Amino acid sequence: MKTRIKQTVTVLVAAGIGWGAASTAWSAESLQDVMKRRGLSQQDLLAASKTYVPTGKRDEFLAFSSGGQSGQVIVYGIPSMRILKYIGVFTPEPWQGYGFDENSKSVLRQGNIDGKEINWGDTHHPAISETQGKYDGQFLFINDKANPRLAVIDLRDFETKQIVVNPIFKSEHGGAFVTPNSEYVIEAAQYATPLENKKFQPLEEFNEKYRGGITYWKFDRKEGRIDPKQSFSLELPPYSQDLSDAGKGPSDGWSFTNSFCSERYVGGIEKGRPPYEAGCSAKDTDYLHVINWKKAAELVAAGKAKTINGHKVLMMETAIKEGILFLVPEPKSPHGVDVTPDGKFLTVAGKLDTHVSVFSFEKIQAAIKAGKFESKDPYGIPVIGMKDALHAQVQLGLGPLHTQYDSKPCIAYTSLYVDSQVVKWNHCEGKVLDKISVHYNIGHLMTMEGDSADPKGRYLVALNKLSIDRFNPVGPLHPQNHQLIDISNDKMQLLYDMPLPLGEPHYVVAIEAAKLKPGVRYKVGTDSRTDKPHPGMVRAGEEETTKKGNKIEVKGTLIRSHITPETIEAEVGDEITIHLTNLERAQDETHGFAVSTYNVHASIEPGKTVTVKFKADKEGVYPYYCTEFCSALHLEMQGYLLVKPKGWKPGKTQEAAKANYTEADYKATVKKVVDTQVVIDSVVGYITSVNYKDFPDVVAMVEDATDQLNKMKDAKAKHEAAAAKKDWDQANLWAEQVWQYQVKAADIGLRAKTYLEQNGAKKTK
Ligand SMILES: [Cu+2]
Repeated sequence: MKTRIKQTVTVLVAAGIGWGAASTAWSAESLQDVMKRRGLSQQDLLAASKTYVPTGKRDEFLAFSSGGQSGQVIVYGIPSMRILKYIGVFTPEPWQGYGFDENSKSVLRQGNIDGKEINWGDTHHPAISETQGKYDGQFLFINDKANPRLAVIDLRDFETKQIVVNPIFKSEHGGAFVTPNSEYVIEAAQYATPLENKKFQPLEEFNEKYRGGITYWKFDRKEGRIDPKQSFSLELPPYSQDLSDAGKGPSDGWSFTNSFCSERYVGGIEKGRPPYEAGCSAKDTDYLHVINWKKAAELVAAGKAKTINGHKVLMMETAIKEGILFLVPEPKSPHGVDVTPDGKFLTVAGKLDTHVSVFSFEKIQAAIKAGKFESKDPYGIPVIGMKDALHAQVQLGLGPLHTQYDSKPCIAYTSLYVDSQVVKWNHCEGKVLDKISVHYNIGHLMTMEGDSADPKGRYLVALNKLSIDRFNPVGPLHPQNHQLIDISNDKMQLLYDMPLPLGEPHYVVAIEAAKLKPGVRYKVGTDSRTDKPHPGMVRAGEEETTKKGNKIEVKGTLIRSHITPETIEAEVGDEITIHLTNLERAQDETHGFAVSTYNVHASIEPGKTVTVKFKADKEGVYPYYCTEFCSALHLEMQGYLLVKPKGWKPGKTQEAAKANYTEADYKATVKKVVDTQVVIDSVVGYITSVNYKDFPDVVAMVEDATDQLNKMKDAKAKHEAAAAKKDWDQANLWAEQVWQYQVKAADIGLRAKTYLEQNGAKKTK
């Protein structure tokens, strides 16, 4: 045994891992045995030790990834790469009831376009709200490229609160990007279309009638919502505007958007014309748009905008005259434009060029001030000479796309799509420092808070388009591949491949986990989609069912392990509205609610009130139940929707079946209650003998258990009253209910006891 431990320690030290005495616990198999059996190298062990998060421990960063064509957001931890949540955004998500209850539907349906329900999205670029250019962890924004929309997610509960539809675009790839204090969320049009787009305009008039643009969505932080009335757009040439970034520090107040197909080429391969791909990459350069958004907002406030489709649009003519819009040539077909953390430089990568171009904001401003322009574009926008704006061009490799920054000054990372590599380089000195291969065809990459004014370094995630040969085959459609790379040392090290099987995650942002402060329960009766009190909420004992004409309204409650009411009676054709309030105070005691065959589902977290609505259009009997495994008697958390024919009258056999319990049954149940109380008392004795008040999670559990025990009093009074009248059925069943409350209290108490034992609680008496 001694030798084995010695060997294990030697291996670990050789692999560069510090080690305590814990290896003595591994008596069955040594680390060397496992390495041999699984064919692992020391490099593998090192990578594993950098990503493994032991049970009970948490990740350092939380990543928010676009879910691509799933229309969702995926949340995972770094470095463990464990998926923690999917957030329903543009697509219904049944687990969360998203799109199946009325409250979430009211958010999802804000995304209807021209009266049409759109039940999917192509989510692209998530952005975390910022304060002074730093991630503040309050809100997340995400765009839909296919149907130009933007959503707001509140990071207090990780729920989608709002969807806004762009009133003048028909697609938008470049969004969401926030200004340094989240004053605006920037969204750029991709494929040019007529802005009003109410009348057909032929492609032959592309240059005159089709337009691109950028929308600046005004974010009202206090309300936690976008204010469409205070939002505006800037009309731009039909140049296929792509990604943007907002200036910060010295460049605050400006935003930068690049473009492709500034050739304004119109394809038509079916008519014998060369395709878009040929015509859109013919010139050597495209245009970087340089915009003074603060001045633009002032001009809009001063009434200088035109109203198109009810939305304020600052026209190009005005923007040129007022000196707030400029162009700089950039290497052709670029993708990312990324402002350095200090706000002094912007890195632009041209996909079809081997260089990245680092532009100097100072030089751009000097050219603007001096009125030094090399030309004007066909729409009269002043063009600053590329040389007059460039700080440096650095040859990085084939297909540079996106750049992120390190916590170390001047260090940047750029994805190389064609080379399938990440390159680490110095943007101040224009020097390549290191390269690492990824599998394969990387799109975006992301470092921790790496597009903010305060990057955290440490890790990089490569978002690869292809995962060929990385995972077990699962048919022709492969998962996507997020690769975790350690960037804390001079040489980059690949740590982990994470398959993501929910659409092509386009971009991801990651924030220090400590900055997030999500709640664990709602104030009782909250509509989580409006953050306001829900009009359908009731407290325990106030549940009611009312009928007016053919409209039935139920105000019910949920608590382990029953739904009140347990029967809902209706006639065919009745419209049924059910409001349900989760009365639980315990963490994670979510109840679900489903009615068989009526396509409704709700997820009701502690404190939440949710409404489901449907027409009882089929005569018959339909069970409803709680869809979360909430307690031992979860299966019994049930009820019936009874849909009767019109004018139905009960016959004479309508009494519910009698259980026929005896006095002996009652006495046995009462004994069971007494025995259980002994267990509860011993658990309570343990908890109160240690410093449990130092553990907030345990304090919450104790409160919850006390709640359950308090409910016993009413049931106890009922069984004693029934016993006095020798009604053994009622007496026995209410005594059973007392036991149910005891079981729940004991369950929570035992959980608290385990928690205290595992977390080093100390004896106080
Ligand atoms: Cu992109």
